Order: sequence, then structure tokens, then C-alpha cells
Amino acid sequence: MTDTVTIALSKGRILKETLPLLKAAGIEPLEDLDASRKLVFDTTLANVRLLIIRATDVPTYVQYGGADLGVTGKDVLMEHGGEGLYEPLDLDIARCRLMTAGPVGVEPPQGRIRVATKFVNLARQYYARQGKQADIIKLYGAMELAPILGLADEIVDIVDTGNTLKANGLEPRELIDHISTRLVANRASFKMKHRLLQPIIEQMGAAVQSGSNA
Ligand code: PRT
Ligand code: MG
Repeated sequence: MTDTVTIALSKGRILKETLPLLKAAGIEPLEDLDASRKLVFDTTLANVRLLIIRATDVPTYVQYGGADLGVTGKDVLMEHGGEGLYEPLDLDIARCRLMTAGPVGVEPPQGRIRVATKFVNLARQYYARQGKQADIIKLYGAMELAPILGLADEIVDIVDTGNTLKANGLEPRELIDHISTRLVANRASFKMKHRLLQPIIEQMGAAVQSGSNA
């Protein structure tokens, strides 16, 4: 296995923008990713294969060496914690913001605040840094409903255009962090397979610089 490279890709919105960057490193899947139910794909480089998995599972696969490299959002990485991972490259795609949001025109409560989010670790750290007491409620989706239904005072979620918040009677409050997609590497692989990984990282980096992901 020391001469093969496994790259974990996030299915969903990041995938389409990742493929041109891989192509710049000579890596193209041999089959149409959309037309198949397979999870593992061979590529134009005989020793490189792609895994197509959930964004939130990418850091875990790479951390435990199931994949040598991975592509995922900084939000997902921060929530995971990043143990066992290097982050050699900002791919500068799927840019967005991690924000707090609440009902339009409503002030957040002075004391303890109830917060619904799928980013429970990030949220806990954020409110602690602010010196605010927060009860964090874990949701797996449709966070925007929580304030409307009285489940929470505030949400922590990804914002791009702001249209989703607006459509649900919410408005952005505080910026927690700017987010973009990152290339991550398993720490052991990064050392032991350096000869194989370095050209891939360099060529993807060059493609980011030249704006071929634009
Ligand atoms: O869907 P699944 O639960 O499997 O995973 P996921 O939702 O994490 O994956 P996916 O594919 O939806 O998103 C992958 C990554 O894309 C995220 O981890 C972010 O790093 C990045 N990204 C960029 C976004 C957005 N833009 C984005 N707009 N992720 C989510 N959104 C959602 C947001 O959650 C909200 O529902 O879009 C809505 C807000 O968009 P606006 O334009 O209405 O503000
Ligand atoms: Mg999604």
C-alpha cells in the first residue's frame, strides 16, 4: 500500500469544483462519478484512487489512514478538531462564512443563550471565547427552523448569499470565521509517501494559483 494514494472527496457541493484541481495533477476518475453508485473510483493515474464520501466523514477517514489525502470544508475540519491531519493547501473553493443568526429585529438574550447547530464543538468554543453562557442543541439539518419554533434563540450555520436565512425570517448576527475548502493529509502518509503526495499537492496548488478553479 506504500505505493498507492487514496484521496477522499466530499460528495455534494464541493465535488464539482474539486475535479478540475485534481485534473491539473493528472488525476481524472475513469468513470462518471454521478452515473455510478460506487464509492471507490480508479483514476488516470494507476496508483491513485478516489473515495466519494460525506463531507463530515472526510477528516475521519484521513485521520485514521483510510485515505492519504482528503478534500473538505474548513468548517468540517474545525468541528472535527484536526487531530492527525496536516492541512497543506487552501483550495479556495466553496467560500462561505460561519455565522450566528437569529430572528430579524430581535436582540439576543443578555444571559444564557440557547443555540441550535450541527457545529456543536465550534459553537461551544465560540461562545466560551465570547464569555457567553450557551446551551448548545445538536441538529443535523434545517437549523433555520429552530428559532422560529422557539427551540433556540440563535443558530450557528454556514452563510453564503444569506438567502436561506432571509427566507426563514432570520438575519446574520456575528461572523465566527471565513470558510473555504482545504486539502488535508494524513500525518504518517505525509512523511512516508512524501515522494507520491508532494507532486499532487504542488500541482493542485499551482492550479489554485492560476485560478483554474474559478
Ligand atoms: O449535506 P451533508 O449533510 O452530507 O453535508 P454538508 O451539508 O456539510 O455538505 P455540502 O455538500 O452541503 O457542503 C459542503 C461544504 O460546502 C460545507 O462544509 C462548506 O464548507 C461549503 N459550503 C459553501 C456550504 C455553503 N457554501 C452553503 N451555502 N455549505 C452549506 N451551505 C448551506 C448552508 O448550510 C445553508 O443551509 O447553504 C445554505 C446557506 O446558503 P445561502 O446562499 O442561502 O446563504
Ligand atoms: Mg448539505
